Amino acid sequence: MINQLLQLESEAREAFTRATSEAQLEQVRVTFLGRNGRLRELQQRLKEVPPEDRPAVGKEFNRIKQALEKLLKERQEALAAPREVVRRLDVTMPGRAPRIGKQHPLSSTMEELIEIFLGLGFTVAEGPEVETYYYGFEALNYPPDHPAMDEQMTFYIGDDILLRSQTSTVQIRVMEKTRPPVRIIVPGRCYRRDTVDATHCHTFHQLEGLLVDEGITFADLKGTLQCFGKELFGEECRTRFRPDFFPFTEPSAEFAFSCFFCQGAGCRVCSNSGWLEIGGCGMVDPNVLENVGYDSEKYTGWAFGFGVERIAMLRHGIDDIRLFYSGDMRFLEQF
Ligand code: 2NL
Repeated sequence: MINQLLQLESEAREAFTRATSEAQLEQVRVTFLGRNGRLRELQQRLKEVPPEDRPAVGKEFNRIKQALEKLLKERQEALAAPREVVRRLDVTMPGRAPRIGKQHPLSSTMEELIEIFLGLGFTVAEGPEVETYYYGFEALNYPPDHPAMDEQMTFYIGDDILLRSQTSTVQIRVMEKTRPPVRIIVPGRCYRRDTVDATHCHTFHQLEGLLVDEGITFADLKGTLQCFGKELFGEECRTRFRPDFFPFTEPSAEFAFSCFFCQGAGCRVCSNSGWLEIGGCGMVDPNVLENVGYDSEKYTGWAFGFGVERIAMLRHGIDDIRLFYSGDMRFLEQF
């Protein structure tokens, strides 16, 4: 009998506590404490208890009945209480820090690069990412059978419309509209139909520079890129030029900076070569100048270009280009 009483008590307590409305609570009350409820049922069976046990069982019965009535009352009050919305302002509490976004490492690198060239007297030019075949290739002196123009390497929107694979398209547009001197940089997004891996992405960023005026020589180009290297990697930075080929420059060169990590001694950053290959450059091909209506006998100029992702990867020790476009907060929050 005692066991049945205790079992009933625990069931009733749980049911009272679980009830979430006054109506539910009333149902539970009827089930356990009602006139024909389960407690009443046990009370009627107290007669069956042997007389010598009756005082103890009776005492337990009374205790449980009182406890359940008390709990019922508490629950009735709790559920009846109007839900008041209390707004308290504790001015001594520390404020809740707002979530502040961060600049993407590619954007901060881009800004830093632009800042350097602004300091050298260049102005920033921008233009469309969707281009015509003419601006993308023809004006840049690409021969008609050049592999870069192939559908395998360039995204075509239509027969004559494509996604730019370098920002030189913008330089052509600027030169068409203005007379020398021209001194611009063109930062921006470019597209190539490359197979994506740790160092290649179909979407990437370039920064190109262009200077055209009377009497401009390769020496000006060397001095300018030298200065850029020192601003970017420090005063000890040396610059190396090696012959290369581009359809739009003649002569052409690739340029490299001495490794900022080992100062040229050789380390894992520069694959033990001491040099970091950065980009390409050269004297603007006379054909390109003539294409935009410049007299190539009177004017000369140079141009350079490099990938922004590569600079950001070197600066931050990032080993996979895909991280820039992953949107992974664990990566982005580190900068
Ligand atoms: C590279 C090489 C280069 C240029 C870009 C250029 C633009 C005009 C005329 C002539 Cl309008 N040249 N740009 C010149 C040499 C190299 O980029 O490796 N880029 C990632």
